[in-house]
Amino acid sequence: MLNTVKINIVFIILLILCLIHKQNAFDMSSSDDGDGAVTLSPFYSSQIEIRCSAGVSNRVIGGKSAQRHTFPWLAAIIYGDDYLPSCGGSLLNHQYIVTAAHCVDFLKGPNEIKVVLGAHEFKNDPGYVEPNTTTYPVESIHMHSDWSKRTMKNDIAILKLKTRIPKFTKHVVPICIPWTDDKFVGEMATIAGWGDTKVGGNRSEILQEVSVKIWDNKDCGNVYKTRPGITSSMLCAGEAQGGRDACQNDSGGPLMINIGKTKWTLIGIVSWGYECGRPGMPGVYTRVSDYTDWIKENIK
Ligand code: 4AZ
Repeated sequence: MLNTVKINIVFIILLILCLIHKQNAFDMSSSDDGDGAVTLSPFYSSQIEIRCSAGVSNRVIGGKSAQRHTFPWLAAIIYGDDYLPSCGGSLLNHQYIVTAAHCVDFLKGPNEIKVVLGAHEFKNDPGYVEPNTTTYPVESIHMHSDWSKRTMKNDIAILKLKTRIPKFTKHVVPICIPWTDDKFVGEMATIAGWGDTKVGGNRSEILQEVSVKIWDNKDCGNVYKTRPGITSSMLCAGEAQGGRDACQNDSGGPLMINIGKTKWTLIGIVSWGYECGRPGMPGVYTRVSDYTDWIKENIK
């Protein structure tokens, strides 16, 4: 009898220890350094063995300054000795960023760019380094083998960072990639970037965000009838009245949709468009759901 009670107590203690261990397994942070390490949602993106999109609650033309750390997967791509980013990108796991092929197709090598993660504000000033940001050199650039500048088809590339990101924090979290080929027509999606705030204008020092409506490809094909034209692997988003759009230097950055409130998913990559924010002229994005297999293959 006493033995049975003892065995039961040991079993209950083991069970409790198991549960505590499992809880910690969901917590990718050590939270011992007070730098705001986060618990990522226990959510697997398209079988990528990484949890994405923390439970975080719109230059960009017609946008507003983003709240800090709303888009912790946003990567800034900086050329050479520049201080301001020239393209955006999205963090997918501990070592890989997805961006537009046209952001990197002219480079002689990966050492001509660097990636800044955790950023909110850049200044055209050599003395300014934003706290909580990390700059990563790039080990390799992998453009889609069928990327075509002429047709703008397959405007997607993967950057491998030279070192693994040691730990995700509230400043640095990967985004989910689509697990459905839902086209989300008529829904609102969000873009974010440090790109131009008007055509031929200046880049924004503070991260801007704006929401845009997702178009039916047929309607978009009617707008962009001539070269390069709209293919099924492109996605269009914008406002009929114009005024809200991505622009130069936002390229490569994310078009995101917040599915189920906390699962930010990358559905588009800023690619091209006729100017920015023109009424009836949507921005054109690489349709990420058409590339999930290619992405998965190239980020491991
Ligand atoms: C560009 O030049 C560019 N309005 C990016 C996006 C759009 C237009 C131009 C969409 O990189």
